[in-house]
Amino acid sequence: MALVTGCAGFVGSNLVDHLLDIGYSVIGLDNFSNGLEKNIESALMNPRFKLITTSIMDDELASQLDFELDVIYHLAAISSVKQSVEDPLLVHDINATGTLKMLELARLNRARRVVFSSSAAVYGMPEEMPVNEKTPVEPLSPYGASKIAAEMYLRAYHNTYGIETVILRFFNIYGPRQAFSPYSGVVSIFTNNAIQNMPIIVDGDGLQTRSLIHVDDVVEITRLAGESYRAVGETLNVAGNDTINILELASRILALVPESESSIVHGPARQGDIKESIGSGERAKKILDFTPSVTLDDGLERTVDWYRDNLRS
Ligand code: UD2
Repeated sequence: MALVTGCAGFVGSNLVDHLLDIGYSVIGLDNFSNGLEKNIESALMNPRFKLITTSIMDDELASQLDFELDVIYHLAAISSVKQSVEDPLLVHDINATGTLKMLELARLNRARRVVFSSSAAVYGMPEEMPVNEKTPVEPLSPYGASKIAAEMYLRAYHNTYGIETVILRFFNIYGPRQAFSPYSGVVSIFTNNAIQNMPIIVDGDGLQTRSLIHVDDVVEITRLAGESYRAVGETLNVAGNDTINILELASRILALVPESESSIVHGPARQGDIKESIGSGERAKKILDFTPSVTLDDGLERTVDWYRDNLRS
């Protein structure tokens, strides 16, 4: 039995669908603060899926689980760097204390493994690119700090209690079901703005780079991290093969929406923003034999199509 926290969110709901497709039984946990019920519409019709509507902060959660968990995929989080700059205490509570609570749940429930969604934001602005997992951590934002704190608890629970832990440091994820709000990912914001003829605002000069990775690839490596014995105790980057700067990304997305009347404008640079983020996926390849399979061209096209369909419905 797998538990997926943040099951109605962007990555969580895509992971749930994939696990159900390949025969898993899944408990999904979500408090719908960011998640959407429509993301789990098909999961809810599957008899192997059970939804628990509560927060990861809920102290009564352990008592609601009357069976042993195998793997906890802990994806619930506040994933916005911007929100962490505005409200660092809230982000610490959810991302750091919330993860500690999930580790406690694992300990009390005797779950075998916890797979944790950390972030490339832990690296800050390293001198050498691409960053690998040996690059020292140096957060530029409270968000990055909250993920490092959580990572340390994973390591402690592995060392102290022998829980199998895997830390995945996600780079910039995009694809179907990514929310659209001021706090969501850049691909979602640019695409939605292009479709709705709103200005595409590039923060600063737009020369900041990102290793974008499609959610289908993220789902694949997350499942492998829950299954492979070689992953135990590992920290792995989850980065796309394609690196692009934000200005170029804006043009690529605009070109995919040719009828758009949007224009690209520059706004102020974002506080706590990382200038260059290029991840090495070498270790993930070595440990899990994983390389991303969705190209940026294909992934962006599919994502634009998905938002067009979903804005209409
Ligand atoms: C993303 C993830 C974060 C973490 C990190 C890893 C989201 C929301 N955040 O943070 O969880 O995993 O990657 O490094 O997925 N931008 C604009 N205009 C906009 C929106 C964004 O120029 O309207 C820029 C922004 O200033 C930044 C870049 O696009 O330079 C990416 O921003 P983001 O919020 O999508 O993601 P990031 O890298 O802050």
